Amino acid sequence: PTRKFDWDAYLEETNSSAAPHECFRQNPNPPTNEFKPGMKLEALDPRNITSTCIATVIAVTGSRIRLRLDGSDNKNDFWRLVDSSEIHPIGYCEKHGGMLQPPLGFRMNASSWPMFLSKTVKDAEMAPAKIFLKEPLSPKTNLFAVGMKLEAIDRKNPQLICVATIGDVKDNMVYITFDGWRGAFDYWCEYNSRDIFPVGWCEQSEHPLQPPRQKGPPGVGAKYKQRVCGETSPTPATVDVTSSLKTSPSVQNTKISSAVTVHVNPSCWCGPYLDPRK
Ligand code: MLZ
Repeated sequence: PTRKFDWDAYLEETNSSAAPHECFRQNPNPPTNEFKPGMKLEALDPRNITSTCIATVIAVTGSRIRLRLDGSDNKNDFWRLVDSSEIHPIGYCEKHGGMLQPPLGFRMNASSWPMFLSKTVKDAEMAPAKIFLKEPLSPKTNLFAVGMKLEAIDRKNPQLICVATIGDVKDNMVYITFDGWRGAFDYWCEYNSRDIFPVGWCEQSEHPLQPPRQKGPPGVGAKYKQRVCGETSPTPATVDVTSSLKTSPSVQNTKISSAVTVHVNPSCWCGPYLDPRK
């Protein structure tokens, strides 16, 4: 069980403030999630947004549902808010003159789609229309400012909502940066994106929140620039090895005259005294 992230302490520590609710295209209170795993619905195919597909609820977390397109594999799950405009009850597409499509990467022969579809829908537990909630209105203008804190979906790991900061603002766009991580996960999005949330959203909706990535232990952390897993950093890791060499028995008698810079290929084993992740 993860401990709740203390936003108040963090805002004080970082001498920063939370982006006000009015900045976001989110309900002031996270919507209640009445979806259940196994329910089926219609969703736009995230990889081909011109087609509407049948999807199954795989899991329920906070105000979000984890979806998998029927006939697709389990490697392309995606997450939607219960008040997303991209999900609808079964029947919505047809009612609006559309036709349900096989998902991109449909695992069967295309000719078997009509049969697959009728079977899928026939004994489906359909998500009832009343649990689909209306999408909130967008704020009229971009009210974000650089430095404001928020909670944001990591688009490379969309199951995660993380502690984030507005890194830049330009016209209708905001630059989302993730606290404790270097640039690899940052992205630009429109100010009214459904992927960003006010501080406290996760706690209120009972969704896990990823805290900022921790710096190394005190006295060590400050000495090296961090390298981040899964990130291809343009700059090599810089490590002050002086302290670790001093404690290493094999070099205790060696006179160390100055700090050295070690460039570590992060995919390599670099011995017992260096952490390749750093
Ligand atoms: N497994 C990944 C998770 C990174 C999540 C970062 N979120 C901002 C890693 O450790 O690289």
